[in-house]
Amino acid sequence: MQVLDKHLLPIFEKVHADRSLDFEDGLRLYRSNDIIGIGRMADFMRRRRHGNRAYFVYNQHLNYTNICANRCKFCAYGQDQDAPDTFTLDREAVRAKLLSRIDEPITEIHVVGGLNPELPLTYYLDLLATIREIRPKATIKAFTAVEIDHLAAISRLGLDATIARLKAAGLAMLPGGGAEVMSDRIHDRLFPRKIGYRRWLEVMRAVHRAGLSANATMLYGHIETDAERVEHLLRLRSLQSETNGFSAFIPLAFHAANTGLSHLHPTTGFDDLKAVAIARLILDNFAHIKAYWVMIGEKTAQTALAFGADDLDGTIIEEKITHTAGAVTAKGLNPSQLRRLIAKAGFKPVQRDSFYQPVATTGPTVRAGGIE
Ligand code: V47
Ligand code: SF4
Repeated sequence: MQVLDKHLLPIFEKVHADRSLDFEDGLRLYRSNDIIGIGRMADFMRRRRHGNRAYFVYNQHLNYTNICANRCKFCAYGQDQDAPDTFTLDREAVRAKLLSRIDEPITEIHVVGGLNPELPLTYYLDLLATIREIRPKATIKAFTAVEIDHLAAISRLGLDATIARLKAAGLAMLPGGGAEVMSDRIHDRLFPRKIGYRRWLEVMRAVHRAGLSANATMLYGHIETDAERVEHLLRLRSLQSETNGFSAFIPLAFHAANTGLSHLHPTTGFDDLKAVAIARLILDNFAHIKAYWVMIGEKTAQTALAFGADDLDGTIIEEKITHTAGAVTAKGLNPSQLRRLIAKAGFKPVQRDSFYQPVATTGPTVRAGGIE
């Protein structure tokens, strides 16, 4: 293995010796343009854990409401209560969305929404019960730490009891959103109404204590500095060393259309590959790094498999958050498209469940567009 940027040599030695990187190493990586050197180191770490395997999941996204009291400046999805295009799915609408795909071998339902002040805790428990009724075998990955905090507040049950109620109703794991970038400066400027990072970490600690796993994300490509990115990753690594409750890390590339930051440029190929590779290098106690094709596009996500990512996320089927903010990627991919992207990058495609166990796939897979 070689690096071209001599400033990366000490990092190269640490990676080989399986030693954790520190803040200065993280800054050096972000400031280097030796994308191949960074990628080779991340690929080395990725292969040490996962060999030639690259994962994907057959999942369906379900967004239950777009009304959101937080109105983060970077978000095009959340709307005021009296805005014209709001929606909140009732039980029948949830049933209809799930039943429309009932012939597909979906193993995970990914559920997130805004903070709609009208909805009581019972709405969320009913939502989980409806999903469980229609998809009894699927894993329900639902509600970011922001929604969990909101539910603990409106139910006045406190975090542990709220999580216990949700778990009893079928919640099995949490998606990673909500921390954005763990910096008070960015919080005050972009998402002042939403919980800050200390509370986000506290919620995650409680979630892990309850025996639920969770993902973690970082929203990059807006006003954050390299130092703030590295601090974010180090804060995640530190909680993980306490709880070991995180499953995957997903860098989320900011999309500006229809947001309060619409003047910003989109992320570049270097930004996207560095986000994946540097996460792989710093988060040495995270098992998985996802290249989320919805945000960075299928081609960059595929390339990211050689830059430290081991997972392309999934079929998704109907993505709303990034598409409302201008994403031009497909709203879903089918398993054969995901398999092809992985195989063409020289990796072995593994369809996984939510806990990274391989899913046996026998017989033809039926999907809306036909049989594959
Ligand atoms: O926290 C909002 C992000 C997140 C924009 O755990 C935006 O597997 C880009 O949590 N441009 C929610 N991103 C999504 C999320 C997620 C997504 C995929 C996989 C997983 C997982 C979790 O969406 C929010 C926020 O960071 N977001 N607006 C935007 N304009
Ligand atoms: Fe609401 Fe989440 Fe959008 Fe913020 S990012 S406005 S919390 S839906």
